[in-house]
Amino acid sequence: MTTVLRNDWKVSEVLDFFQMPFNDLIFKSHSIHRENFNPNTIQISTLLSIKTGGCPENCSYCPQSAHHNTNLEKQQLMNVDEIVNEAKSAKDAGASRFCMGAAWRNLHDRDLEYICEIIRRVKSLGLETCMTLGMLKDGQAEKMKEAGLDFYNHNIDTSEEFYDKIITTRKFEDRIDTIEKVRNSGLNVCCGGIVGMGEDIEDRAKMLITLANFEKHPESVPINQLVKVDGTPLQNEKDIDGFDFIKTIAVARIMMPKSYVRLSAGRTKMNEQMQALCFFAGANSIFFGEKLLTTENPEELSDLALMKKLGISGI
Ligand code: SAM
Ligand code: DTB
Ligand code: SF4
Repeated sequence: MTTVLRNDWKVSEVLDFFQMPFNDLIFKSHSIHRENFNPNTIQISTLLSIKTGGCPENCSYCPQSAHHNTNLEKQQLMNVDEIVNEAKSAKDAGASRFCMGAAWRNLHDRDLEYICEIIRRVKSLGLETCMTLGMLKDGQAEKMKEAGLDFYNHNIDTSEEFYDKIITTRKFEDRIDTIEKVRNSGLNVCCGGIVGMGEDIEDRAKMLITLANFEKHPESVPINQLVKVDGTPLQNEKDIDGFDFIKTIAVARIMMPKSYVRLSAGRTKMNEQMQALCFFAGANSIFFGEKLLTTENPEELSDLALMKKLGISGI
Protein backbone atom coordinates (compact mmCIF):
# COMPACT_ATOMS: atom_id res chain seq x y z
CA MET A 1 0.00 0.00 0.00
CA THR A 2 1.40 3.42 -0.82
CA THR A 3 1.17 5.98 1.93
CA VAL A 4 -0.78 9.12 1.17
CA LEU A 5 0.42 12.20 3.02
CA ARG A 6 -2.50 14.36 4.11
CA ASN A 7 -2.65 17.88 5.43
CA ASP A 8 -6.38 18.31 5.77
CA TRP A 9 -7.01 16.56 9.09
CA LYS A 10 -10.25 17.41 10.90
CA VAL A 11 -10.70 17.44 14.69
CA SER A 12 -13.52 14.87 14.63
CA GLU A 13 -11.54 12.23 12.78
CA VAL A 14 -8.49 12.72 14.99
CA LEU A 15 -10.65 12.47 18.12
CA ASP A 16 -12.02 9.23 16.67
CA PHE A 17 -8.45 7.83 16.68
CA PHE A 18 -8.12 8.68 20.36
CA GLN A 19 -11.46 6.93 21.08
CA MET A 20 -10.57 3.72 19.23
CA PRO A 21 -9.93 0.56 21.25
CA PHE A 22 -6.26 0.64 22.20
CA ASN A 23 -5.35 -2.53 20.30
CA ASP A 24 -7.05 -1.31 17.13
CA LEU A 25 -5.25 2.03 17.34
CA ILE A 26 -1.76 0.66 17.85
CA PHE A 27 -2.30 -2.08 15.26
CA LYS A 28 -3.16 0.68 12.78
CA SER A 29 -0.26 2.93 13.74
CA HIS A 30 2.21 0.04 13.78
CA SER A 31 1.04 -1.09 10.32
CA ILE A 32 1.61 2.43 8.96
CA HIS A 33 4.96 2.52 10.73
CA ARG A 34 6.07 -0.71 9.01
CA GLU A 35 5.02 0.54 5.58
CA ASN A 36 7.34 3.50 5.95
CA PHE A 37 10.20 2.51 8.25
CA ASN A 38 12.23 -0.42 9.45
CA PRO A 39 10.50 -1.00 12.81
CA ASN A 40 13.72 -2.30 14.38
CA THR A 41 15.75 0.86 13.88
CA ILE A 42 15.62 4.13 15.76
CA GLN A 43 17.37 7.42 15.14
CA ILE A 44 19.68 8.56 17.94
CA SER A 45 20.12 12.23 18.85
CA THR A 46 22.07 13.72 21.74
CA LEU A 47 21.22 17.05 23.35
CA LEU A 48 23.44 19.73 24.81
CA SER A 49 22.41 22.94 26.49
CA ILE A 50 24.88 25.47 25.07
CA LYS A 51 23.40 28.40 27.04
CA THR A 52 21.53 27.57 30.20
CA GLY A 53 18.91 29.38 32.27
CA GLY A 54 17.83 32.97 32.72
CA CYS A 55 15.38 32.88 29.81
CA PRO A 56 13.01 35.88 29.65
CA GLU A 57 10.06 33.72 28.47
CA ASN A 58 7.61 32.37 31.07
CA CYS A 59 6.90 28.87 29.69
CA SER A 60 5.29 27.18 32.72
CA TYR A 61 6.94 23.83 32.08
CA CYS A 62 10.48 25.11 31.72
CA PRO A 63 13.17 25.01 34.40
CA GLN A 64 15.17 27.60 32.43
CA SER A 65 12.68 30.43 32.65
CA ALA A 66 13.88 33.41 34.73
CA HIS A 67 10.26 33.71 35.95
CA HIS A 68 10.56 30.52 38.01
CA ASN A 69 12.76 29.72 40.96
CA THR A 70 14.23 26.33 40.09
CA ASN A 71 17.73 26.54 41.59
CA LEU A 72 19.22 26.09 38.17
CA GLU A 73 22.74 27.38 37.73
CA LYS A 74 22.81 29.86 34.86
CA GLN A 75 25.55 29.46 32.27
CA GLN A 76 26.80 31.72 29.52
CA LEU A 77 27.04 30.56 25.92
CA MET A 78 29.56 27.72 25.97
CA ASN A 79 32.96 27.81 24.40
CA VAL A 80 33.04 26.23 20.94
CA ASP A 81 35.88 23.81 21.80
CA GLU A 82 33.92 22.45 24.76
CA ILE A 83 30.85 22.01 22.56
CA VAL A 84 32.92 20.13 19.99
CA ASN A 85 34.29 17.83 22.72
CA GLU A 86 30.75 17.01 23.85
CA ALA A 87 29.74 16.38 20.25
CA LYS A 88 32.69 14.01 19.73
CA SER A 89 31.69 12.02 22.84
CA ALA A 90 28.10 11.85 21.59
CA LYS A 91 29.29 10.55 18.23
CA ASP A 92 31.52 7.96 19.88
CA ALA A 93 28.56 6.82 22.01
CA GLY A 94 26.48 6.25 18.86
CA ALA A 95 24.55 9.47 18.17
CA SER A 96 24.03 10.50 14.55
CA ARG A 97 22.64 13.94 15.36
CA PHE A 98 23.79 16.56 17.84
CA CYS A 99 21.08 18.95 19.05
CA MET A 100 22.10 22.17 20.74
CA GLY A 101 19.70 24.31 22.74
CA ALA A 102 19.88 27.82 24.14
CA ALA A 103 17.60 29.41 26.73
CA TRP A 104 16.91 32.39 24.52
CA ARG A 105 13.66 34.07 23.55
CA ASN A 106 15.15 34.67 20.12
CA LEU A 107 18.44 34.51 18.27
CA HIS A 108 20.26 37.85 18.17
CA ASP A 109 22.27 38.80 15.10
CA ARG A 110 25.26 39.48 17.39
CA ASP A 111 25.42 35.74 18.21
CA LEU A 112 24.73 34.45 14.71
CA GLU A 113 28.32 34.18 13.46
CA TYR A 114 29.41 32.32 16.60
CA ILE A 115 26.46 29.93 16.24
CA CYS A 116 27.50 29.36 12.60
CA GLU A 117 31.04 28.56 13.74
CA ILE A 118 29.63 26.00 16.22
CA ILE A 119 27.55 24.46 13.41
CA ARG A 120 30.57 24.23 11.06
CA ARG A 121 32.75 22.60 13.71
CA VAL A 122 30.12 20.05 14.84
CA LYS A 123 29.14 19.25 11.27
CA SER A 124 32.76 18.61 10.35
CA LEU A 125 32.80 15.71 12.84
CA GLY A 126 30.35 13.92 10.54
CA LEU A 127 27.30 14.53 12.72
CA GLU A 128 23.94 15.91 11.68
CA THR A 129 23.35 19.23 13.40
CA CYS A 130 20.27 20.64 15.07
CA MET A 131 19.81 23.97 16.86
CA THR A 132 16.99 25.26 19.05
CA LEU A 133 17.56 28.92 19.84
CA GLY A 134 14.12 30.47 20.08
CA MET A 135 12.47 32.74 17.53
CA LEU A 136 14.22 33.67 14.30
CA LYS A 137 14.26 36.78 12.13
CA ASP A 138 14.32 36.75 8.33
CA GLY A 139 17.63 35.54 6.96
CA GLN A 140 18.97 33.85 10.11
CA ALA A 141 17.81 30.34 9.16
CA GLU A 142 19.45 30.71 5.73
CA LYS A 143 22.77 31.72 7.34
CA MET A 144 22.69 28.67 9.64
CA LYS A 145 21.82 26.41 6.72
CA GLU A 146 24.81 27.73 4.77
CA ALA A 147 27.00 26.89 7.77
CA GLY A 148 25.80 23.27 7.64
CA LEU A 149 22.76 23.17 9.92
CA ASP A 150 20.48 20.22 9.14
CA PHE A 151 17.52 20.73 11.54
CA TYR A 152 16.01 23.57 13.52
CA ASN A 153 13.81 22.65 16.49
CA HIS A 154 10.93 24.90 17.44
CA ASN A 155 8.02 23.23 19.21
CA ILE A 156 4.40 24.41 19.19
CA ASP A 157 4.20 22.69 22.60
CA THR A 158 0.38 22.44 22.78
CA SER A 159 -2.82 23.47 21.01
CA GLU A 160 -3.44 27.08 20.04
CA GLU A 161 -6.45 27.08 22.43
CA PHE A 162 -4.43 25.91 25.45
CA TYR A 163 -1.33 27.97 24.62
CA ASP A 164 -2.03 30.99 26.84
CA LYS A 165 -2.53 28.73 29.88
CA ILE A 166 1.12 27.73 29.48
CA ILE A 167 2.96 30.77 28.11
CA THR A 168 1.96 34.42 28.01
CA THR A 169 5.19 36.10 26.91
CA ARG A 170 4.66 35.06 23.28
CA LYS A 171 1.83 33.94 21.07
CA PHE A 172 1.16 30.70 19.29
CA GLU A 173 1.41 32.64 15.98
CA ASP A 174 4.97 33.69 16.89
CA ARG A 175 5.92 30.00 16.98
CA ILE A 176 4.22 29.34 13.62
CA ASP A 177 6.00 32.33 12.11
CA THR A 178 9.45 30.97 13.05
CA ILE A 179 8.55 27.45 11.89
CA GLU A 180 7.58 28.90 8.50
CA LYS A 181 10.89 30.75 8.29
CA VAL A 182 12.71 27.49 9.00
CA ARG A 183 10.67 25.61 6.40
CA ASN A 184 11.21 28.30 3.74
CA SER A 185 14.97 28.32 4.32
CA GLY A 186 15.21 24.68 3.24
CA LEU A 187 16.24 23.44 6.69
CA ASN A 188 14.57 20.31 8.06
CA VAL A 189 11.88 21.15 10.57
CA CYS A 190 11.86 19.54 14.02
CA CYS A 191 8.59 20.47 15.67
CA GLY A 192 6.47 18.78 18.29
CA GLY A 193 5.09 19.36 21.74
CA ILE A 194 4.55 18.33 25.33
CA VAL A 195 1.79 16.19 26.82
CA GLY A 196 0.82 16.05 30.47
CA MET A 197 0.48 19.79 31.11
CA GLY A 198 -3.23 19.58 32.01
CA GLU A 199 -4.45 19.75 28.41
CA ASP A 200 -7.38 17.59 27.33
CA ILE A 201 -7.60 15.07 24.50
CA GLU A 202 -9.01 17.71 22.17
CA ASP A 203 -5.93 19.87 22.79
CA ARG A 204 -3.69 16.91 21.93
CA ALA A 205 -5.70 16.30 18.77
CA LYS A 206 -5.48 19.97 17.81
CA MET A 207 -1.75 20.11 18.49
CA LEU A 208 -1.21 17.14 16.17
CA ILE A 209 -3.50 18.71 13.56
CA THR A 210 -1.39 21.89 13.54
CA LEU A 211 1.71 19.76 12.96
CA ALA A 212 0.18 17.45 10.36
CA ASN A 213 -1.64 20.20 8.47
CA PHE A 214 1.52 22.17 7.69
CA GLU A 215 2.00 22.09 3.90
CA LYS A 216 4.93 19.74 4.55
CA HIS A 217 5.04 17.61 7.69
CA PRO A 218 7.93 18.34 10.07
CA GLU A 219 10.67 15.80 9.32
CA SER A 220 11.09 15.26 13.06
CA VAL A 221 8.27 15.34 15.63
CA PRO A 222 9.37 15.25 19.27
CA ILE A 223 6.64 14.17 21.68
CA ASN A 224 7.71 15.12 25.19
CA GLN A 225 6.07 13.97 28.39
CA LEU A 226 6.19 16.88 30.83
CA VAL A 227 9.20 16.66 33.14
CA LYS A 228 7.85 18.18 36.36
CA VAL A 229 10.54 20.40 37.78
CA ASP A 230 10.27 21.85 41.30
CA GLY A 231 9.79 25.60 41.20
CA THR A 232 7.92 25.60 37.89
CA PRO A 233 4.16 26.33 37.89
CA LEU A 234 3.54 22.78 36.60
CA GLN A 235 5.53 21.06 39.36
CA ASN A 236 2.40 19.42 40.82
CA GLU A 237 0.59 18.69 37.58
CA LYS A 238 -1.28 15.40 37.54
CA ASP A 239 0.51 12.52 35.78
CA ILE A 240 -0.78 11.69 32.33
CA ASP A 241 -2.06 8.12 32.01
CA GLY A 242 0.55 6.01 30.22
CA PHE A 243 -1.96 4.74 27.66
CA ASP A 244 -2.92 8.30 26.76
CA PHE A 245 0.73 9.07 26.12
CA ILE A 246 1.16 6.00 23.90
CA LYS A 247 -2.01 6.94 22.02
CA THR A 248 -0.56 10.39 21.30
CA ILE A 249 2.49 8.72 19.75
CA ALA A 250 0.26 6.37 17.73
CA VAL A 251 -1.92 9.19 16.41
CA ALA A 252 1.17 11.24 15.49
CA ARG A 253 2.48 8.23 13.54
CA ILE A 254 -0.84 7.78 11.69
CA MET A 255 -1.11 11.47 10.79
CA MET A 256 2.56 11.98 9.81
CA PRO A 257 3.53 8.56 8.42
CA LYS A 258 6.94 9.52 7.05
CA SER A 259 8.15 11.74 9.89
CA TYR A 260 10.48 10.60 12.64
CA VAL A 261 8.42 10.64 15.83
CA ARG A 262 10.73 11.11 18.79
CA LEU A 263 10.00 9.65 22.21
CA SER A 264 11.59 12.70 23.84
CA ALA A 265 11.58 14.04 27.39
CA GLY A 266 10.04 11.99 30.19
CA ARG A 267 11.65 8.59 29.57
CA THR A 268 13.12 8.37 33.08
CA LYS A 269 9.55 8.03 34.34
CA MET A 270 8.71 5.28 31.83
CA ASN A 271 9.54 1.63 32.38
CA GLU A 272 10.98 -0.53 29.61
CA GLN A 273 7.63 -2.00 28.66
CA MET A 274 6.09 1.46 28.30
CA GLN A 275 8.92 2.58 26.03
CA ALA A 276 8.64 -0.64 24.02
CA LEU A 277 4.94 0.09 23.42
CA CYS A 278 5.82 3.62 22.30
CA PHE A 279 8.26 2.14 19.74
CA PHE A 280 5.61 -0.35 18.66
CA ALA A 281 3.09 2.48 18.28
CA GLY A 282 5.48 4.28 15.93
CA ALA A 283 8.13 6.21 17.84
CA ASN A 284 11.46 5.85 16.06
CA SER A 285 13.84 8.31 17.60
CA ILE A 286 15.14 9.06 21.10
CA PHE A 287 17.42 11.45 22.91
CA PHE A 288 20.39 9.41 24.06
CA GLY A 289 22.74 10.51 26.82
CA GLU A 290 22.36 11.03 30.54
CA LYS A 291 21.06 14.58 30.29
CA LEU A 292 18.38 16.27 28.21
CA LEU A 293 19.02 20.02 28.45
CA THR A 294 18.96 20.46 32.23
CA THR A 295 17.09 17.37 33.46
CA GLU A 296 17.86 13.67 33.64
CA ASN A 297 17.53 11.19 30.81
CA PRO A 298 18.05 7.39 31.14
CA GLU A 299 21.63 6.19 31.48
CA GLU A 300 23.28 5.22 28.22
CA LEU A 301 23.91 1.67 29.41
CA SER A 302 20.26 1.10 30.29
CA ASP A 303 19.15 2.41 26.89
CA LEU A 304 21.64 0.13 25.14
CA ALA A 305 20.36 -2.80 27.22
CA LEU A 306 16.76 -1.99 26.30
CA MET A 307 17.62 -1.73 22.61
CA LYS A 308 19.39 -5.09 22.80
CA LYS A 309 16.40 -6.75 24.48
CA LEU A 310 14.09 -5.36 21.79
CA GLY A 311 16.44 -6.15 18.89
CA ILE A 312 16.47 -2.47 17.97
CA SER A 313 19.54 -0.84 16.49
CA GLY A 314 20.36 2.83 16.47
CA ILE A 315 21.09 4.95 13.41
N1 SAM B 1 14.30 28.44 24.06
C1 SAM B 1 14.08 27.69 22.91
C2 SAM B 1 12.62 27.40 22.65
O1 SAM B 1 11.82 27.51 23.55
O2 SAM B 1 12.32 27.04 21.52
C3 SAM B 1 14.85 26.38 22.88
C4 SAM B 1 14.97 25.54 24.12
S1 SAM B 1 13.44 24.95 24.85
C5 SAM B 1 14.02 24.30 26.36
C6 SAM B 1 13.04 23.55 23.83
C7 SAM B 1 11.82 22.74 24.15
O3 SAM B 1 12.06 21.92 25.28
C8 SAM B 1 10.54 23.44 24.50
O4 SAM B 1 9.86 23.94 23.39
C9 SAM B 1 9.75 22.34 25.17
O5 SAM B 1 8.98 21.64 24.22
C10 SAM B 1 10.83 21.43 25.73
N2 SAM B 1 10.79 21.42 27.19
C11 SAM B 1 11.26 22.37 28.03
N3 SAM B 1 11.06 22.06 29.31
C12 SAM B 1 10.41 20.87 29.32
C13 SAM B 1 9.90 20.03 30.35
N4 SAM B 1 10.00 20.36 31.62
N5 SAM B 1 9.31 18.87 29.99
C14 SAM B 1 9.20 18.53 28.68
N6 SAM B 1 9.65 19.29 27.67
C15 SAM B 1 10.25 20.46 27.97
C1 DTB C 1 12.40 18.69 22.50
O1 DTB C 1 11.27 18.56 21.98
N1 DTB C 1 12.71 18.23 23.70
C2 DTB C 1 14.09 18.59 24.03
C3 DTB C 1 14.59 19.26 22.73
N2 DTB C 1 13.43 19.27 21.92
C4 DTB C 1 15.22 20.56 22.79
C5 DTB C 1 14.22 19.34 25.28
C6 DTB C 1 13.60 18.65 26.49
C7 DTB C 1 13.92 19.47 27.68
C8 DTB C 1 13.45 18.86 28.96
C9 DTB C 1 13.74 19.73 30.12
C10 DTB C 1 15.20 20.00 30.35
O2 DTB C 1 16.04 19.07 30.32
O3 DTB C 1 15.54 21.17 30.62
FE1 SF4 D 1 12.96 29.88 27.38
FE2 SF4 D 1 12.66 27.87 25.65
FE3 SF4 D 1 12.45 27.45 28.31
FE4 SF4 D 1 10.54 28.81 27.11
S1 SF4 D 1 11.11 26.69 26.71
S2 SF4 D 1 11.55 29.39 29.04
S3 SF4 D 1 11.71 29.90 25.53
S4 SF4 D 1 14.28 28.07 27.21
